[in-house]
Amino acid sequence: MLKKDFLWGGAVAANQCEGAYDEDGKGLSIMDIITAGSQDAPRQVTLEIKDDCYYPNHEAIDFYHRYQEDIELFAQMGFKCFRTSIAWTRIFPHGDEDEPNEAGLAFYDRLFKALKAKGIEPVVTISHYEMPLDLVKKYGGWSNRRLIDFYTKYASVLFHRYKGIVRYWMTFNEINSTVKIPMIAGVLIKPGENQKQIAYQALHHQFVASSKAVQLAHEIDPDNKVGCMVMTTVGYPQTSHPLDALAAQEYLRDGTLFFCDVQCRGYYPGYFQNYHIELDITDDDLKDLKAGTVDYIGFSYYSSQVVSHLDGGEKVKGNIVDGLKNPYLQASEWGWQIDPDGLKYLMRILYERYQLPLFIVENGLGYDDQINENGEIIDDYRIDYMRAHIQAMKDIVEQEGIDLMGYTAWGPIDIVSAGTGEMKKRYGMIYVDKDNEGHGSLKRMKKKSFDWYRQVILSNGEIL
Ligand code: BGP
Repeated sequence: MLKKDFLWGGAVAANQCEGAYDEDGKGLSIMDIITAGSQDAPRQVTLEIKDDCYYPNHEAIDFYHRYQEDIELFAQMGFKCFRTSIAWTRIFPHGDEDEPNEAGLAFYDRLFKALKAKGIEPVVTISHYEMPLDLVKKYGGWSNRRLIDFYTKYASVLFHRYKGIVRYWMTFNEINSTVKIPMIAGVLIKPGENQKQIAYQALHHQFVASSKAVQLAHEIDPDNKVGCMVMTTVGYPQTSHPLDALAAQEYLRDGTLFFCDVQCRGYYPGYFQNYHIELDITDDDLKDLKAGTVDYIGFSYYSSQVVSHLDGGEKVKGNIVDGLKNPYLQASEWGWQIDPDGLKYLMRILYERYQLPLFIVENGLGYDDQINENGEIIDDYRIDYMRAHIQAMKDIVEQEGIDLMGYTAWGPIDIVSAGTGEMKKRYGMIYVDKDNEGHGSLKRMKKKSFDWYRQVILSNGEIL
């Protein structure tokens, strides 16, 4: 059996659902200047808003104005928690002001109040790809040490304002994405620059900022639980060649575990020297890392990959990180390989290595859902995906005593895809009438998976 107070729910990010990108004093964030793309055409960063470009996050699904209706639907599904992020630029529109924007704080007062009224616990990501654009332009994003202070101030404002209301926090969404896509952390690499060096320095600043936020959260309210959040890279050796086994081990360690090592243990691991990066680290940084280790490990898991020590092989896509094709697995329309056993594999490693509570804060299937002639969406493929993953998670928790706090399905309502900017890459149990070009009534509609997930939550995972 899963715990009685298991946190079932769904997860979104402010920038992918709220819209209202320039309302109530909100400043521009990096996501506001990224165009729509597709599987084959990457999203573009324009640095200014251009009239001839389409920016899907500007309106997104208009959650900013429709949150009450949406929360009502989440409550019908029986959500125990709802993970969202706070848009940094609603609170500090430019990122470096002295005083926060009251209208922005007031929005989250209303949002959290509406959730609490339905018995839904807010789970808040402090920064989910929502870097203030002015911090990018003026300071170079996280490559600049000054960002630590701006972020810490922002986090402190949140911990004070939502004290007693929000208890579960995560400092940075998928902090490992900084290394793969530095732009997400506001770091724009110029041609000829050493991306690896700059990105790991930016990451170091985030590690320190995260550890300061953890300390602050605990000081302000000892009931606060603060987690890290990592995307996870599960890779199997392509053959029994020992070098493939080592390559797979490094794929997981360097892609995922390194980020947990620093945030859960509070220091850089010995193998970091093999990255050949000279970091600017102060004595105070080292103290902060040690003093601000996280309370739990939040992670996203969607798919797994195959790894070889040789070049070549058939490539497949994944969440931020690509890999090789696995002949034993099916893949989604976007090429992400479907592997519930990979979740067990991952949870074992995370729990055995850190002995900290785990929280699955993203999992789900992106699918181009179609409305049938009866006006319904019969998304059995999504139910199959979620059932298999929830079963895997339940099995491993029950059989091996892993401490798992909860499961939040990614995008319980259709939202803008982070990777491609498409609307048609839908994860929801609730459909939103909007297409890739931004047309549609924004009307919400329940899919078949809505009732299925309601039953899962109601039975605490016993009825799948
Ligand atoms: C993670 C992000 C989310 C999200 C999800 C699905 O990387 O934390 O923001 O969107 O993946 O990815 P996508 O939207 O590209 O399908």
